[in-house]
This record gives sequence, structure tokens and C-alpha cells, in this order.
Amino acid sequence: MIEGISMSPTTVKPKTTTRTKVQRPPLYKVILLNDDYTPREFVVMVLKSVFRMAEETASRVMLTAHQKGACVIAVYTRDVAETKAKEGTELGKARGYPLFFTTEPEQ
Ligand code: TYC
Repeated sequence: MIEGISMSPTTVKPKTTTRTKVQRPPLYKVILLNDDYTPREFVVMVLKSVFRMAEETASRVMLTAHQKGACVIAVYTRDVAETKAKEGTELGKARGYPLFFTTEPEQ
């Protein structure tokens, strides 16, 4: 408050709105690829543990990849997408399966 000037309770402050544009990070899709060797139950287990899917969702996603060759699982920021794709692929590799998750930018 400036000395000597007292604000009356009715003083109205002009409304000024400053809009800051929020820059959203680009999103990346994680894609599950089908193969002929990884057991279905193993794919479901990986989808549940790495991608936090419920049993039914994981089974449906696994079946879609099995029938169509690939299935988009989820979208994340680049770092998260790449980390999860790597985790899923590594889990398969550790068991000798060719299970593969890849990422690609959305749009
Ligand atoms: N095609 C595999 C089988 O018949 C199962 C499978 C499904 C593997 C989806 C990978 O992304 C996949 N055992």
C-alpha cells in the first residue's frame, strides 16, 4: 500500500488475465507385435505387470496382436513409452522369447 493512500473497500481492480500457453509434450504409442513363439499367458503376464492392465484387458490386447499382427497398447511421453517398451521386451528376452514392444510418435 502506498503511504497516504488508503484503499476504500469498494475499489475495483481491473481484471487482467494472462494466459500462458501450456506446451504439452508429444506422446508416443507403445505397440505390441505378434510372434509365433511367446506363450499367450506370458504376453498377458507382461501386459499386466509392465502396463498395469487388468486380466481381461490384457487378454483382449494379446488376442488383438495375435490376430492382427500388432496392437497399440497405450500412449505415454517419450521416456515412459521407451522405458516400458524396453521392460516388456527384456522380460521376454530373459525367458528366451522374441516378444517385442516398439514405440512410435502419435500422429
Ligand atoms: N502368437 C503367440 C502364440 O500363438 C501369442 C502372442 C500373442 C505372442 C501376442 C505375441 O504380441 C503377441 N503363442
